[in-house]
Amino acid sequence: GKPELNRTHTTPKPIPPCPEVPPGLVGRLLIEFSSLMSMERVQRENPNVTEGGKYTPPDCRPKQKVAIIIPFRHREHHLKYWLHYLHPILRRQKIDYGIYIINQLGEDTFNRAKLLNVGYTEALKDAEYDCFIFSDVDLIPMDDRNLYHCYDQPRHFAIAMDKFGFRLPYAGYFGGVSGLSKKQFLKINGFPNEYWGWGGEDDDIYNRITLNGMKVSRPDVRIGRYRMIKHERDKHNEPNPQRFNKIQNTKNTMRKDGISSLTYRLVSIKKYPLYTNISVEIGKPP
Ligand code: UD2
Ligand code: MN
Repeated sequence: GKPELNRTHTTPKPIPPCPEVPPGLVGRLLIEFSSLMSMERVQRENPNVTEGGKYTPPDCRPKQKVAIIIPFRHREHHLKYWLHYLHPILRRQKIDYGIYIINQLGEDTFNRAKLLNVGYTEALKDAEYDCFIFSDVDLIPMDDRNLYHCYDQPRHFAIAMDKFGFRLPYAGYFGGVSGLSKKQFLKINGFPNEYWGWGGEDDDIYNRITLNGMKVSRPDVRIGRYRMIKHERDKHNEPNPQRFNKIQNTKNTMRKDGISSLTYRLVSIKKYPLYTNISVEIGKPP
């Protein structure tokens, strides 16, 4: 045949592992929610994110693959800000990541922890993740040195929130943003499915971690700062009156209630430019 013309044969440069401390971080960030935000703008500003909200650093090989899981219902306004702030931060942090919005269909009582279990399961069907970061849709880190990957122990990221005067509200607090490796997550049998409505599920997760011989790891208080977008309590997410009793019982419930007992109905998976939306029916309280 004809010799191939105009083709250069260069061997691709091997990519080095990503450095322990990413070189392009800026530290403390200015976070505000008063400017108008549109999804079009956020898309325009993040052209290197690929379909479904995925990103891989082009210039180094990250150690971990991170799924970011967000429990969701009727918070489109918050999601725009979250994507606007987080995509650039994660890019500077050299994280290999995918964003999963787990949307609870219907108007029955909200169940944050069960949605997080769904997110873990569905993300793993999509790619081989080693690390799972669970974030509220309304929480934005104020410092990009708070690295969104997994650690030797389960990680609590959101330790100093504006709404709590930038302090940990209590020693066993584990709400807002947390991260577990696959191994750590399975060791605690995932999260409880039986906390319907607001509150308690984060304390149950904290109990699972300590009862299984692990210890929560946290960033420095000057770095783990967050802003929460101000909001009213949502409809159908009333404080759960059973929460005080339930968190006394984690030791007895965690082996049977968790990722091992998770059931739900997957309704749709839609890949948008900046995130993957997974809509599910998760039932209602007994
Ligand atoms: C606190 C914790 C949160 C969780 C919750 C109790 C902080 C910053 N966060 O949040 O981690 O432990 O208490 O359950 O302290 N959501 C929706 N639609 C709804 C309801 C909730 O999308 O209708 C999602 C959304 O991602 C939201 C999250 O669930 O950020 C937590 O709900 P919240 O923001 O109403 O509760 P909050 O701020 O008291
Ligand atoms: Mn909130």
